[in-house]
Amino acid sequence: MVSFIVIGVNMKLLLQGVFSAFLIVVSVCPTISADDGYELWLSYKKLDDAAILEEYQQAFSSIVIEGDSETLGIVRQEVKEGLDGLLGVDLPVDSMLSKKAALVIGTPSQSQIIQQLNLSNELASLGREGFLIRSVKIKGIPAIIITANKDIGLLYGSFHLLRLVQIGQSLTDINIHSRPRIQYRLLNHWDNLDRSVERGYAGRSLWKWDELPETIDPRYRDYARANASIGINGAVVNNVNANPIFLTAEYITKLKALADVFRPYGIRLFVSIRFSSPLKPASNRFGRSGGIGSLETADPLDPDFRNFWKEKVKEVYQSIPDFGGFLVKANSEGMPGPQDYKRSHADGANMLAEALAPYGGIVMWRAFVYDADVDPDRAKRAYMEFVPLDGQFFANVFVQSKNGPIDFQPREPIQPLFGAMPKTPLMLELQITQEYLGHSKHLVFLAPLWKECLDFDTYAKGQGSYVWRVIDGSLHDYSMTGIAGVANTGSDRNWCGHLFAQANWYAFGRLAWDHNLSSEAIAEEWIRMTLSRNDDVVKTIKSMMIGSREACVNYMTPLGLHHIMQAGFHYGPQPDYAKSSRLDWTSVYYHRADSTGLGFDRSSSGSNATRQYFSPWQKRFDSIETCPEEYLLWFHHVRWDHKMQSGRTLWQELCYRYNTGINYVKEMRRKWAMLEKDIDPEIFSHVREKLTTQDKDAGIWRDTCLGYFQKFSKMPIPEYN
Ligand code: GCV
Repeated sequence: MVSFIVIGVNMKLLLQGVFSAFLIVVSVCPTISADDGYELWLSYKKLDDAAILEEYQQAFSSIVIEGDSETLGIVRQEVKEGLDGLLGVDLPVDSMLSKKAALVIGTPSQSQIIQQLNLSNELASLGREGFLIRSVKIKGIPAIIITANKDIGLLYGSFHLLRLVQIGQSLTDINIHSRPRIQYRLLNHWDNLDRSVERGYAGRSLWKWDELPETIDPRYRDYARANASIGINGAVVNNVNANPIFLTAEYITKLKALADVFRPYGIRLFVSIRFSSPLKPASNRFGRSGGIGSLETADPLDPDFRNFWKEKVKEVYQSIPDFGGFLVKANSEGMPGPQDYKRSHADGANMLAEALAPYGGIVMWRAFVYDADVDPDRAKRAYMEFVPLDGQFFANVFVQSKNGPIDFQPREPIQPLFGAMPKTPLMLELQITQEYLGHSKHLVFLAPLWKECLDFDTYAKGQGSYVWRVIDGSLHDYSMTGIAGVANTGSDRNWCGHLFAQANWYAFGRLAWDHNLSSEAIAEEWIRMTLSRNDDVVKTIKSMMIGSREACVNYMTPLGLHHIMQAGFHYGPQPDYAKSSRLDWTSVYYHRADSTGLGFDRSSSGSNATRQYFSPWQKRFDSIETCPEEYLLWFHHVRWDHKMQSGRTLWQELCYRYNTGINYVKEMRRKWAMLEKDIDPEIFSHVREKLTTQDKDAGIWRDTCLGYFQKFSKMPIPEYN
């Protein structure tokens, strides 16, 4: 017994020794821990190009920041950590210039050094969030300044400068004026109370409601920091299929705690609301019928109903003075709304807008509605419901619309509402999470999809009426402008499930700030900041990313096919899905395959959805001969033997496109395999495995879809390599 105890003690000591030795090894050898993706594009790893490193080291021998605020504290810490890491130095942070080159950061109101530079004219054009970065001489000493009207501009400017250093751009004679082109740049989280995330593929929700407000997960700050680094300035924290509980007093304190973390990063908090919240509770608190009040009616013209919202808004602003406002999904997919009381969307939105207006809050009223009674063609319904309401919404109401008329498909023509509501600020809703584009299993870089949408010329006011001009307000002179992205973040260590899905979060922010940026430029920034600065590696990865969305279109829904994904789950193919309580949730409704051909006839001989577009698109979309082939089966029912531009028949082209998509994925696998020595091992194998899955599942898409459509075409599947 005694000897057993002695042995036991010795064993314990031995184990402790091994454990401490392990800890020492882990802490002194950081290279042991591989990159798990947590740092996103902000890891600030030391630069290895000696020439550029020397340039930066000479430019920055100290950081001078004058002023004081929470945001400035963040600026100080970020710039110091960023430059120290990137340059491998320990820069002094001061409030006075020494005799050596410095980075000087401040607003004219807080920094005497900046004030003396007399930049008020230039700053006047930069607004609240813009910034100026410039090489100057201050009393003969070379300096790079970051200045802005407000501290948040300094934070954006600091992140921008760090980005330039991260990607190795020369700073000689730098002179950058930058301000966001869109005012509200929001993430929409479809996060539920129980921490599940609707259409989320990266673990659970970031928000731990059961721990708030007492415990502040450090990740909230990291989330806010990542958003600020790309210029996102707002977050709707809960699902549009909203649970009214978020507006109870208990949850307002939780929301306040989050808002307090977000604020110094320039991020305003918004909430999705259930329109009927003032109703008395239902027995099932997760059901969609009940509310958190005591009313019997949710009629927006009812005085008690209106008063509920006024009081609720007041309560929210007492806790969160910079609260942003409400996002509303009403009369859509079972969510209650004003139409339940024979009132219009405008009646509903305006009632909320009136309550929010005194505090500077806004309403984002979603146009994602598709009531079957409006029209048999789902693609037409939002336009038909909303265009007649143009001019009826209050000034602080956005109508928020998805980019396409159906639902975030790999490719859709533009939602014709854009350009058709000149008196109503339209907010563009994009989907960052890959609901229909391979979840977090497929590498699909979405910037090209978003650019395609933003750069589409609606012709609403003649040539040059691009969607980006609708969204940035310049086409119709909107009084407010906004863009939203349905978030792809979650509790996964790497935030987005797939490492490359981080690039979509990044791209959304960058485009929201400046829609003129090209997909290539954004991809390149992200790769250099996240994966590698080696030119060849960057080139290879960029070539993978740039065509990945087109590949996804090809192996899922080529030539304008749409919504043939697995019912509900929306991952794999299910073109034969025919039975549902709703016709417009089945695949056969959308593809309309029969023995003569394939596609939904939305031309003037069919549903006439083409009518909703401005000329010349109306005509172009309307004819099989002039309709762009990428939208062919969206607008037309096309004969199997129809001659395509390639000279192939429709059937052959379909087979060819599916194969092209798969070949691209195989090529991505081949390219990635070549990078084994250049990429962090953990990231390398993570992506390699994802690509293997993507390849396999793209094959399933082709085989399922062609196998199914062949039953109608009765034609052989040609061999394409
Ligand atoms: C949040 C699609 C999605 C739903 C989503 C809805 C919406 O239908 O599949 O999950 O609900 O769009 O945007 O409201």
